[in-house]
Amino acid sequence: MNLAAPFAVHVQILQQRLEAALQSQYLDGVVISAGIPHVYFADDMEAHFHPVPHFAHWCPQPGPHHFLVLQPGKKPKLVRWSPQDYWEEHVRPQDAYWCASFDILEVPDSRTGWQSLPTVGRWAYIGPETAIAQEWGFQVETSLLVSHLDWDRGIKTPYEVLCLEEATSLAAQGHLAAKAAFEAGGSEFEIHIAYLQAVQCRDVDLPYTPIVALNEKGAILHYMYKRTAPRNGQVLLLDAGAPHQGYGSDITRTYCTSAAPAEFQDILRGMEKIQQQTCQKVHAGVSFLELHHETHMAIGALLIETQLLRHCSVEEAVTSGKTTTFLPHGLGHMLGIQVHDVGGLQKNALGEPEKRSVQYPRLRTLRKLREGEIVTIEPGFYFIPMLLEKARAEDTTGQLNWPLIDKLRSCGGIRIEDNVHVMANGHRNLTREYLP
Ligand SMILES: [Mn+2]
Repeated sequence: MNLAAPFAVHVQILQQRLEAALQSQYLDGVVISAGIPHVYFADDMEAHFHPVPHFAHWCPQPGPHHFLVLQPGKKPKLVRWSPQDYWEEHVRPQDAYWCASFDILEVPDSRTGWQSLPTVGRWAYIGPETAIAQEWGFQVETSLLVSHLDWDRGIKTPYEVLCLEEATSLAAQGHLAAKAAFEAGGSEFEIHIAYLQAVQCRDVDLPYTPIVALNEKGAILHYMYKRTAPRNGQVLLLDAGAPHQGYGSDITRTYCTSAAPAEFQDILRGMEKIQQQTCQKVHAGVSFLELHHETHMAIGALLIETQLLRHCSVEEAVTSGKTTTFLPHGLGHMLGIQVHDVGGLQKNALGEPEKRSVQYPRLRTLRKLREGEIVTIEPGFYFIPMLLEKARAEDTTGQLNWPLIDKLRSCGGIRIEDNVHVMANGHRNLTREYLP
């Protein structure tokens, strides 16, 4: 895919947005840092480097210590840290599709980089080295500027959609390979390796650590381990994305074998239906809080249909918190340069916070979706021991079917997650174009 033309448009759009944001703060320009490496305490080892997201949004140049110098009416300037050393490989991206959008200045060390930055006028600095920036005369209190930029960042440019589409099609290859490894009886570790092999990435290159959970481990929402045993699992919950130019997809699928209890297979089919129905409702102007609530209503109905819940209405299942026992997280989140992308809890460009929902405090966004945003839709259904014990203690009238719950606990949980682009009159489900 040739990204040069869409990238040039992307930078033009960012430049327009930036000019409005700078004007609102009476600023002449902004310097955005690529970031600095994190060194572990009392050690000489560095953590895997992640660029400052504001920098990555403008420029796919990897690595630390670079600067972007941005001001109205001027071509963006990249101050590229390019040390002469024999310890690391420093790749020069001369011919990369994005280079033409920047004036590039190479500097041999970060001090020279700082010295090259503008000194006249009112400039802001976004990055981790605020103490040094202050010494150089930069304004480092930038929360209003950042709120403005974050709000705009919700709306994806066509270039960003292309990057997320590439990241999606790549992750789909991984998911298909992982599914095959699961069906062949593979352990979590083997399934994980099959995923990496298919997407041709190291772990650290992925947008986040994949969750590869067999059976009961699917109930641990952030399960990080990859066990070498057991093999021949009945249920696989796989939450894994893939990268493209700093963007990452975020996809979850749950599969089960015919050895899984029939009741669990029914719930899985029910969740697939609920997830697809929720995706169908996405369009500009729809309230994410409303979508989340409707998902809970649908899960209430599923609990009753599968006889996990008796003598209880759907309404009561939701208001009493019984559905939250099985779905304790939010329906989804913004997706972009960050996996949990910014702006979800803002009400506007001024950064005023959206009022949190009392009933659903875990929601990462709850306002009306805007055309051009990309969100994840990821309902789940889990048998989480801690929440089940609490529900059991509260269930004095025996509404929940505990023998059935206890039978299904070993299946762990279900999550199905797609990445959905919000359109004026509908949506585009990026994930389903590549993965059933
Ligand atoms: Mn997600």
